[in-house]
Amino acid sequence: MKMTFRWYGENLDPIPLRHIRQIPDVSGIVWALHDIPAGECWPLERIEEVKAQAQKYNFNIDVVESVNVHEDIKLGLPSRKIYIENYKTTLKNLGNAGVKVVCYNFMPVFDWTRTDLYKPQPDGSTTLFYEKAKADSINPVEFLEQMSKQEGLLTMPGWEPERLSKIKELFKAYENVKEDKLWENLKYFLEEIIPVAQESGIKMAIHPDDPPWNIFGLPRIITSRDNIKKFLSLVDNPSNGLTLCSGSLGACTKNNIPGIVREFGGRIYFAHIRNIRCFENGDFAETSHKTSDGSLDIAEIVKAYFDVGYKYYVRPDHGRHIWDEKPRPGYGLYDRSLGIMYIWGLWDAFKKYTKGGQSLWNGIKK
Ligand code: CS2
Ligand code: MN
Repeated sequence: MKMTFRWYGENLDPIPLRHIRQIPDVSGIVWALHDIPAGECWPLERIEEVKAQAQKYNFNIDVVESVNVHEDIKLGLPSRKIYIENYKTTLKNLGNAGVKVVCYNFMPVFDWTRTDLYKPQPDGSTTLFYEKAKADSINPVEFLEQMSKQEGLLTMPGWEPERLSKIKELFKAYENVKEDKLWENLKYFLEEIIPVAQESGIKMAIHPDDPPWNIFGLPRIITSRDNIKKFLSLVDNPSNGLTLCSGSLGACTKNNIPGIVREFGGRIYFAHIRNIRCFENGDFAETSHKTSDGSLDIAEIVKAYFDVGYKYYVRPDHGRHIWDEKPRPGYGLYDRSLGIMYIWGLWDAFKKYTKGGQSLWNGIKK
């Protein structure tokens, strides 16, 4: 597996590349041109600029997160044609610059959703939190108003102010687009872009919906093992693959993440590893990566990647805000670095104590 770290870019991320360089064994940054609105082309010169910045610190730019999909494509409007053409041009440019994996999502209107960005935890840290009753009862316009008051929201990916200012129109447009139609629009998009991705040497990796259930009456479809299976068969091509995000899918406790890794390992090109604590009322809080801190068995998840011989990219996904750091919500240096060391610790142990597919754990004296 190849370890990566998400970095928002020179003027957008308070964390400098020279600090990321000091985290053990990180080979690439996960990046995007965050200032370019969804639907527009990414010029080659801008891509090369990031590549040069990364190379200065010996990082590759193999993984992009995300090239966002224009809402008209998700809605299946006639104007999608132009946005799909632009998407193809972006993929060709990325392929020319050597990019290998492109992460994206197909969630209507909202990207990842939380009700609290800085929920205090018993250990004194703060973390991203989802309160189900609040999300279920509030209307989306009100929700946005409340969220905008929380520092940092509008710098989050997928919550671009220009897009969200049209929220009422967007909701109206989705009145006619429910699950079936969204699947159809996704298939149309994939049939167009997957051949271009393949020719450009790129694996497309869809990110699951976060949280993996419908919110505000909007449909969400990348939510479970069965839907992932259906997704992969829409266009059965190796360039049509997955970002497997343990924390997103894991918010639904019925999802068995190690099982999903074992079943679809060959089509996972990007692994987001993080832990969450799920409460019985449907709330969840993001925790440290350690298995005992959350509801997900991170050790078992890493073991599943190890067992399938996972060779692609991994990142620690989010972290708590610790040690007085004031990072972008979920994207501090400290807790994500701890996460990386936990993942590497597990991986190295599996490597050292497994031979020829046989676990040697039993032979180790306690
Ligand atoms: C990410 C998502 O920050 C995050 O939580 O996991 O915003 C992710 O980048 C997109 O959904 C992928 O397109
Ligand atoms: Mn993720």
